[in-house]
Amino acid sequence: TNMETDLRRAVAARQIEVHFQPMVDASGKAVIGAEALVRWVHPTAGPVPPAEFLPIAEEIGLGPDIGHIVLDCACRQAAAWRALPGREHLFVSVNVATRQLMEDDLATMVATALDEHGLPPDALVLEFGEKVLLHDGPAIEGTLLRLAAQGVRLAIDDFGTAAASLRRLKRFPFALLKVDRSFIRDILEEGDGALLVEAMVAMARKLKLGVVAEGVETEAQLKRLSGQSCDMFQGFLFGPPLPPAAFGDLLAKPP
Ligand code: G
Ligand code: G
Ligand code: MN
Ligand code: NA
Repeated sequence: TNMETDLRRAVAARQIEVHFQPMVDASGKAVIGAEALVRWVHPTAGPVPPAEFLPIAEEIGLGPDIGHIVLDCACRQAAAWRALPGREHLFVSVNVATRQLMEDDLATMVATALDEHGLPPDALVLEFGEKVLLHDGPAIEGTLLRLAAQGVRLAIDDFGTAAASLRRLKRFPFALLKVDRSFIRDILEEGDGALLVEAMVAMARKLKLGVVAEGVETEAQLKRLSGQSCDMFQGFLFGPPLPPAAFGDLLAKPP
């Protein structure tokens, strides 16, 4: 199809971009990291959502190329931003498709990217969809262990949506749990709206996982969450995904 041809061309010409959404600390005030989100602007059709073009990219074998472009761009930006005053601990959080984890030598690719950009491993978080916990087998577990041993933090993304194995959540070396935004959306509902978030935070604490609440859109939601001992927040309340230059401007402003 045309979409496939256009996507191949865009990847070859490195016309795939990455935007960055702020991740803030428990006070809700300090930006401490950024989630890297891939963007493709089609020359005539305009922006194409990742949910549309990523499955096509995987199908036609462009998954590894796009994965590499995003990781490289995220690491380059992290290195640049960490050079700003007071930003030496900033991290970038990169989404990884489960297929990348199974088929690529992800641990080597990550070590190379960190090395090329002179970054310590704590500058990088890797996000895996909850479905990664549905896969068993030594290959996946081995790669996750290698990444964790390198000092890269691993996060479970969109937690609570895919009914994945809690046993593997405990066994695999994850550091962070990102509570899916659907649960944050419900948090102000009368009665038990906050129940599942409370339960997930309690479980994460027991498993010694840091908690990120995603999709925080209003002050009221943040207020309701403030009693929940989340470690980080993310959502439109703190900022949308921004092009690198705009995210840099945000960092240049005093916190
Ligand atoms: O940015 P947006 O809300 O349109 O993202 C839609 C989905 O695409 C999200 O689930 C997000 O995790 C995923 N996504 C965004 N960027 C990347 C990427 O670089 N790699 C992978 N594998 N998924 C991504
Ligand atoms: O699946 P994942 O969490 O990686 O998806 C990230 C995407 O979620 C971002 O690309 C962004 O478009 C979207 N997003 C980020 N913050 C919010 C928010 O506060 N509300 C909603 N509805 N979407 C958000
Ligand atoms: Mn994510
Ligand atoms: Na998410």
